[in-house]
Amino acid sequence: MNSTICFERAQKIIPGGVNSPVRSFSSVGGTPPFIDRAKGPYIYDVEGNQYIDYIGSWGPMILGHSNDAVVNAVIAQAKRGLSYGASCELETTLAQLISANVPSIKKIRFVNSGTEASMSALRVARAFTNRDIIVKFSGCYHGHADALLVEAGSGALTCQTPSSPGVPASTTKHTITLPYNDIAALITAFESIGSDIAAVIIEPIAGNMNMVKPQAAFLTTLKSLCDQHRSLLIFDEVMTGFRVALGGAQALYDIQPDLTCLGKIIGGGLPVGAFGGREEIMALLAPEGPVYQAGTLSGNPMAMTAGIATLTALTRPNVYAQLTNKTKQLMAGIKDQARTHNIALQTSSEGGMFGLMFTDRPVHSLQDVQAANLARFNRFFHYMLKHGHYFAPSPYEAGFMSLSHQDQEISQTIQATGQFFAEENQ
Ligand code: KE4
Repeated sequence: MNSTICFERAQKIIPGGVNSPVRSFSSVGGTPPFIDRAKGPYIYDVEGNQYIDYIGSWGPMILGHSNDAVVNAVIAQAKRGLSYGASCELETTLAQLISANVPSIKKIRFVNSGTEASMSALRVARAFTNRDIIVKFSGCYHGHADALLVEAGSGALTCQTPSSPGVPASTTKHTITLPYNDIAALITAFESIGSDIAAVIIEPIAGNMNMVKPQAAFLTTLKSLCDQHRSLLIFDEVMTGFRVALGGAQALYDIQPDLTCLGKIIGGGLPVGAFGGREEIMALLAPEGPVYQAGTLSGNPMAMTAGIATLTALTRPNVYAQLTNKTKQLMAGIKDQARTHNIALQTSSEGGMFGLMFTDRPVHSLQDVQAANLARFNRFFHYMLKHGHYFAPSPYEAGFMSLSHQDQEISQTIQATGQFFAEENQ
């Protein structure tokens, strides 16, 4: 058996052969390896090839794959039942664990994906403010709910066009898209329509246009504009939550959003999403309030168990210092190699998240990422994959470190990037 055969078979029954587009390698070309198993920092494809994994299932595998504590907890829970469709104490335990580390979350509702979390947070924000307009930022991704599949039209404050067929213009006409890190555009938007803005949703550190950090005053200006116009600030921390710090990006920047979206790590690899925040906003949700939101498997005991085991491990002392050091070690090593071989490279990192962009110019927006050397990224991706280092198959994605990556894996990857850079100069 090999990945080519697996991919051909998958394509006969699953659109594009994948259940999520980025996995198809459509952005970089080639055949995606079909994974057979994973342990610690390694994944293994169906042909037995080993890769050092810097995707980690797009964030959840922060402890490393098949972490013994998580797996043992999940096995034990499986024997007590996979899903009850009724309340269980595990939901409260995970909710308390999250709230204890993300204090802006006074009440929380579990769902099954980041998409559901963002979609539901927007609904309750619109209900709370009795307004329709949502503001998002170019290059930020919040899942595939209709209202969020939008791209800025010619007039940033007027014609918003759906970014996908099948999304009626009527569902995106209330969504405004602004450039990330553009304070002037933010102020202009609020000056002209601030009293109609229900909420602004943002990735406080963007991880869906590679990795782009907020520039000084961008988030604080956003927060004060929202407060001034009584619009809600929603931090989409599906990726950054428990990834960049124990309390997420909001802890790093000391900004309290009104609502936060979570996912990925809080499920420890099982399907989970969540949204939460100020009590008076969350009180609008059924059955307490009139805003309907529901889910068959929301809060299911298996996902709660995996989440509890994962967050319990993350709340141990020095975990984020260790994770940050591993990421910094990788970034510093790759930058040294780029300098040695005179390769233009920008890196970004925070906690266990990082970005690599082949450009000598600073990167603060989607446009800056688009102007980087994307052809070199494709060559980098395939060279590293061929040599056993598994990076995200798109220049618009971030990378993820785990606590299971040791010096050995990190230095092997640094060395491989040096060989790639040397080949680039031949
Ligand atoms: P999901 O619906 O995929 O669980 O979460 C959507 C989502 C929401 N918010 C942020 C900040 C996210 O990064 C995501 C999903 N992230 C992508 C990675 N760029 C998941 C990978 C994929 O789409 O297969």
